[in-house]
Amino acid sequence: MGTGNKPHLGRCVMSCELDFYWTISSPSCQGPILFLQQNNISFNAKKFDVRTQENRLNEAYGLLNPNRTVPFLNDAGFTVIESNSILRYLAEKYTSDSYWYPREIHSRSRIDQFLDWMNNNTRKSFQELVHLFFSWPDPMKRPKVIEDSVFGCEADWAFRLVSGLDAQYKFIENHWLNRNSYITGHYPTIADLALWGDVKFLQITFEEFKLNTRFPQVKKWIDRMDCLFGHYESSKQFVSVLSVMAQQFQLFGFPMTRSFKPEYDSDIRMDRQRS
Ligand SMILES: N[C@@H](CCC(=O)N[C@@H](CS)C(=O)NCC(=O)O)C(=O)O
Repeated sequence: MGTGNKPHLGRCVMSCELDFYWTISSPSCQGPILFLQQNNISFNAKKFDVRTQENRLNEAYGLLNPNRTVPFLNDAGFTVIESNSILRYLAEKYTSDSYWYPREIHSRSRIDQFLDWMNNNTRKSFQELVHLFFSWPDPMKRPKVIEDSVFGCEADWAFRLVSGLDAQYKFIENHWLNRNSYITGHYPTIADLALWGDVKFLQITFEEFKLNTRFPQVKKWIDRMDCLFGHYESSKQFVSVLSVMAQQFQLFGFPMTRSFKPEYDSDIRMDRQRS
């Protein structure tokens, strides 16, 4: 396994020129932050609160990163956007030819296939779902918007997204994790780190993706990943922020943890027809 287990979140032993911009609640930030910590790479942690749009409002950040999202890496003036590209860059620079991102062409191709597949599938569905449900700075103050989103025209969209994620989880279950303990084999790679945040986010916030019975291989995989990476302060904070968010939504009667099952969907349709 990795070179060390001690978390050193943003601690720079020597002068360090690696700036990592991130936010605690972001699943996309989890892969790079886990990689940095697991490999004892010194970096300056630059935290943004995306829920208050700090990343959008900070002019200096906009000049550095015109894309304005997190995660973002600035390596002594060389900048990298996109979490999967950040992972590839860090793995190549700091752990060259290790099991994280081996040079051997077939192993690397499997990892690349997964990273590209997840960007176009789970990450895409997941981000749309998050934008639909989580993009309000203070969800407690927005009952009308939430009400409209779930029972109004966006319910079909939400249902399609959840159904899509369901099919994508089946693919992970039956293809990627079919014979492997980790996404591409018997060791964790940057592919596993990339996926951890998204699966954890859904496990905490959506009943469908609690994984206990419906996706047993994904459940075993997330338990393995939690054992390896759950002890980092960043992982604990991530889980605790999400748990609070999920509770807020539950308190609120918002069906974050209720099933978007076909019968539920048809109830919505029937209600709509009646009204
Ligand atoms: N595909 C990008 C996604 C980046 C992204 O959308 N980040 C979100 C946080 S998960 C963000 O910065 N949201 C705030 C905003 O767009 O203002 C990646 O994997 O890095």
